[in-house]
Amino acid sequence: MQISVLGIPMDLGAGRRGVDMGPSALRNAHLAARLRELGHTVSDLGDVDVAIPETLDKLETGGLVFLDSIQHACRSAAESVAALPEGVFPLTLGGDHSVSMGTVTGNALRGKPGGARIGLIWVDAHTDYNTPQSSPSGNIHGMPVAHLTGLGDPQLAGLGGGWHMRPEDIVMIGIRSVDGRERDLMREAGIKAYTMKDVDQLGMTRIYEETLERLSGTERLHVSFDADALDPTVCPGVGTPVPGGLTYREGHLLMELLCESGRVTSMDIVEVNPILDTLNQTAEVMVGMAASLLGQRIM
Ligand code: 4U7
Ligand code: MN
Ligand code: MN
Ligand code: MN
Repeated sequence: MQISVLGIPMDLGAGRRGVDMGPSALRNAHLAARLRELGHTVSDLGDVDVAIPETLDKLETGGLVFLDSIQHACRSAAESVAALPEGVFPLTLGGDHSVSMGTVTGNALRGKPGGARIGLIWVDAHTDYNTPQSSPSGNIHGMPVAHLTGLGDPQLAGLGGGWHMRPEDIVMIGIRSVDGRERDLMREAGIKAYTMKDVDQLGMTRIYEETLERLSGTERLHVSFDADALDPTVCPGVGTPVPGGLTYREGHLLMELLCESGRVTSMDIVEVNPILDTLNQTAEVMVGMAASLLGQRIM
């Protein structure tokens, strides 16, 4: 397969600095070499231009922190991804999770100007379904899924023109932190979330099977993998760690099964924070997750 790597070195949506260095950390963890070993052709497209926070006024239009600059970077990411030829697998590197407003939009619009029906597998400790009104922090990285479904700020919800995600085409896995009003919004939208209780109770294989069944009507599948879905002992380099996360093997098993499905057409790796990490462990683990999704086998 042909894989195009694109970095979005942005931490404007997060409450803590450092995830802007995620793309460098992932490249340093031998991302391209690992994927080439699997027989893929890998081209690195470099990074999307992202503003430096120190050069900006914190409060941009609409009262949301860094709103204009986040919208701009997401639009660039969406355009770069949408311009890729069909058959190329975009592997997009965050950056905080607000980058996924751009990457998912770009992947939906690729080769299909009105937007494809895309299924979204959101692997995360958090549901990221806050709106500017419901958010306890004001941080946009807690809001990308809401905006992808058309809620929230019109600048961010409008990235795909008239295109939006259908809530029934979203499945979340690894969830263990949901805010009060965010929970209500999730229920109203009818988004499926497998919590850590579900992971414990059902096991990852059953969750995978139900997920594929649920998303069987979609045309393509995108995996958005937030490093904080994995337990903080596995991925310590994240800004919003929550105890009780996915094990190393649960993460790999999900990626291995998704690979076998042959249905995944794009992936994000986000929220890797090298400042908070232990010797680049988090980037190395996440490169392993991408490798499993893209064909790495134990035997
Ligand atoms: B991440 C939070 F309040 N829900 O909205 C918020 F707990 O992309 C956290 O999943 C969001 O890392 C975490 O700020 C965003 C908070
Ligand atoms: Mn997230
Ligand atoms: Mn998260
Ligand atoms: Mn985070």
